[in-house]
Amino acid sequence: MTVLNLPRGRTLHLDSPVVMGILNVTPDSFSDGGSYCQLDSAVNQANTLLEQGALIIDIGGESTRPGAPDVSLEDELARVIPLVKALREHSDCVISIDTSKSEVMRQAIEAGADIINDVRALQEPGAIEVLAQYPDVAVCLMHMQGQPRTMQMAPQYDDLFADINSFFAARIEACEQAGIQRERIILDPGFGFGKSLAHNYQILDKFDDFNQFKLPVLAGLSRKSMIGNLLNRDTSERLAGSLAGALIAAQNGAKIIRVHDVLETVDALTVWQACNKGLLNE
Ligand code: 7PM
Repeated sequence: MTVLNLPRGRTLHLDSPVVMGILNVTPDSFSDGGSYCQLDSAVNQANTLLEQGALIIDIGGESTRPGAPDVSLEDELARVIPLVKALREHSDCVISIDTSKSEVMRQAIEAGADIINDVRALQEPGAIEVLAQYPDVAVCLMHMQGQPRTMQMAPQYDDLFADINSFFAARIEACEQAGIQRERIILDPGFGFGKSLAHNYQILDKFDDFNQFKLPVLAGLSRKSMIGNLLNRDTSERLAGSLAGALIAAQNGAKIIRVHDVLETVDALTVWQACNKGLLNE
């Protein structure tokens, strides 16, 4: 029975996989700090994802994309914080913030965020201390080899799974030392973050290996190059591949599936689960 406790007494049940919907806030749409109209359309987009069955909305800038330029603190705050406030005013949904900056974490949590989703696993200055101050906020610790700008240049591992799992063990230990209990932690092997195509499919095939920590594990492969490069498809043509990947991740023990296409993923998972439930209950 896996339950994540969240701020304001809410809980997220993770016995079966749930969908996290991606809500990107692009530089152009929020460069002025977010006009009412831009905020309104972002809140509408979040509401659509929720209606389609997402249980978590993941709000993020674009700073983590491979090769992307770093985003300034001011820009990231201006993009993210007004949206968290606006969404929280309208909804009691689970809000996740995709950031590595401690000040964005702090302000987002104060504005009503429930989960900090950090591709740098709380290794930036001050991040672990911020999370330690908020006892009910969950945190997703993602594995990345190298830095976003260069991580896809011939990534190499002696032992892919030993490397990722020892990273998880070290970050869980660092969190516990700082006063963040392990019950608050979500793990994520980080598809596409310093991984070759072969590495990504090894991770998908053996995803269950990360369940040794008895913590929820997140899978984020929606529309990624592991789909596009395998199939030779542009980002707009990666839905079928992404759905196949989502189902394999679910079958192999992923508990949170981070996707762009919420409705389709929920349908695919519902079919998988009908089958799965039958096996467990007959
Ligand atoms: C290019 C590559 C564009 C990657 C966008 C991305 C993850 C994440 C991202 C993930 C967690 C995207 C990614 N990916 N957070 N943030 N896990 N926890 O698909 O796999 O949006 S950025």
